[in-house]
Formats: sequence, structure tokens, C-alpha cells
Amino acid sequence: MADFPALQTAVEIGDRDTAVRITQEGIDEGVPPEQILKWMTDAMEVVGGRFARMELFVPEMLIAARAMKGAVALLEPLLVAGGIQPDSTAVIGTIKGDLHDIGKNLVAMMWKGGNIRVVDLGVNVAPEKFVAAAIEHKADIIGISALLTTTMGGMKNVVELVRSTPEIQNVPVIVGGAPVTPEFAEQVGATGWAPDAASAVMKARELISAYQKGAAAAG
Ligand code: B12
Repeated sequence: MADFPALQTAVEIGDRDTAVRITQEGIDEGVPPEQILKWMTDAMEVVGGRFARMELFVPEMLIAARAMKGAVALLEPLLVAGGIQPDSTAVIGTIKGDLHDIGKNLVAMMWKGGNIRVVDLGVNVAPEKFVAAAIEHKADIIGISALLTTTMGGMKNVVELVRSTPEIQNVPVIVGGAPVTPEFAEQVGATGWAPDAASAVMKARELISAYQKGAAAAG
């Protein structure tokens, strides 16, 4: 049986090969990808705690992230397998000044699995870029990720720019990331918030459906 506690340790210490091997074992044994993923997100919590206590530093955080990304790549086809034609489009990115992308990538994967076409703008995305992409791709939802308390305020700039751009002013904006709370989401004027990638699918589908009905009613 795949040794998942060892998977968590491997991500914590940045042992990519072991993380990839155990993940593959879990997949071969038919363990649900969400369950495998949980061991890795728990590892990131541990790494974050150690960083906060100055027991490790940025390079160690970076190799832990690489180990997780390597293992997540194996899970991606399983998480993305929706099989039905997408019925809506999402634009997603990490806010300007912020380089964290693991959580954003997971949300993008789960959305694809939920029949949403995803245009991923990457990290360090300026408000103007969110808006330009939403217009170009006729987005039904815009997703913004932030992991730093110093960058999360930038979400307000995106929401304000979206609301003042006629072509996309009613497009829902969903926000998330470890420091982002429902209260904060409301404060910046976002349409929605979700705590993790699985609930981000349900929330996005709900917001997209309301938006598409509104757009159809408006003709
Ligand atoms: C890995 C990591 C890094 C890596 C990132 C690599 C990468 N490619 O992403 C590197 C080494 C680059 C890094 C750099 C830094 N980091 Co860092 N990092 C982390 C760490 C350990 C894990 C983050 C992570 O991947 N978590 C796992 C994912 C799955 O969780 P998640 O991102 O929260 O996403 C989930 C939900 O939040 C949600 N979600 C996420 N996005 C979205 C979007 C939408 C629309 C929705 C609906 C939901 C949603 O769904 C996701 C999946 O379930 C965290 C600690 C932590 N506990 O978060 C610190 C942490 C975020 N980093 C921190 C810091 C301070 C930094 C640096 C400033 C360090 C430095 N001195 O240079 C730099 C900043 C660089 C920058 N400009 O962005 C602090 C932030 C503190 C704060 N108050 O802001 C943290 C909290 C560590 C700590 N405890 O102090 N970091």
C-alpha cells in the first residue's frame, strides 16, 4: 500500500522523486486523487509553519513546492478528466506581486474537470491583464488567487476595473487563497469566495449559471 505519511514527509523535505513515486503508487492502487492531494496540502501547511518559525527559509520552501508540483502533475489528468464539452469560460491568475501558483493551478485543474474552459494567466497578473483576457475570451467568471497579505489588497483593483469596464461589468469575480476570507472577499466587492479547489468548482458553477441567466434575460 502507498505510504502516504511518507509522501507528506517527502513534500515537506522537497524529495521530489519519492513524492512522485508514492503518488504514482496511490494512483495505481485507485486511491482518489483528492485524497492523495490532501497529504501534499498538509505538507505545505507544515512547511509554511516552519517558515513562519524561521526553522526553514525560502530555498526549502521552493524545493517543497517543486516536489509537490512534480507529484501534482501525475494527478492532473485525473482531476481534469471531465469528458464533456466546456459550457463556460474562466480567466484565472495570481494577483500582481504574488508568485504563488500551486493553489491557483489546483483550482484551474478542478474547473477544467468541472467543464469550464480555463484561460490561465499565470502569476503576477496586473488588473489590466485580467480585464483584457476576460474581454478577449468572453469570460463567464474571473478567478483571482493571492497568498500574501501584502498582495491581496490588489484584488480590489481588479474588481473595480472589471466593474468599470462595460463589456464585462457583470462578470462574476471569485477570489481565494490562504489569507482570503469571505469577509475580505465582500470587502473588496468580489462576487464569491471559496476555501479550496473542490468548493471552488461548486461556487464557480453557481456564479456562472446566475451570470449566464442574467445575460440571457438582458438579451
Ligand atoms: C510554497 C510557498 C512558497 C513558494 C511558492 C512556489 C509556487 N510556485 O507557488 C515560494 C518559495 C516561491 C514562496 C515565496 C514567498 N513566500 Co511563500 N509560501 C509557500 C507555502 C509554504 C505554501 C503555499 C502553497 O502552495 N500552499 C498549498 C496550496 C494548495 O494552498 P493554497 O495556495 O492556499 O490554495 C488553496 C486555497 O487557498 C484555494 N485557492 C487558492 N487560490 C484560489 C483562487 C480562487 C479563485 C479560489 C476560489 C480558491 C483559491 O484553493 C487552493 C487549493 O485547495 C505558504 C504557506 C501556507 N501555509 O500557505 C508560504 C507563504 C504563503 N509564503 C509566505 C511568504 C512570506 C513568502 C515570501 C514573501 C518569502 C520571502 N521572504 O521571499 C515569498 C514571496 C514571493 C512572492 N512575491 O510571491 C508567507 C505569507 C505570509 C503573509 N502573511 O503574507 C506564507 C504563509 C508562509 C508563512 N507561514 O509565513 N512561497
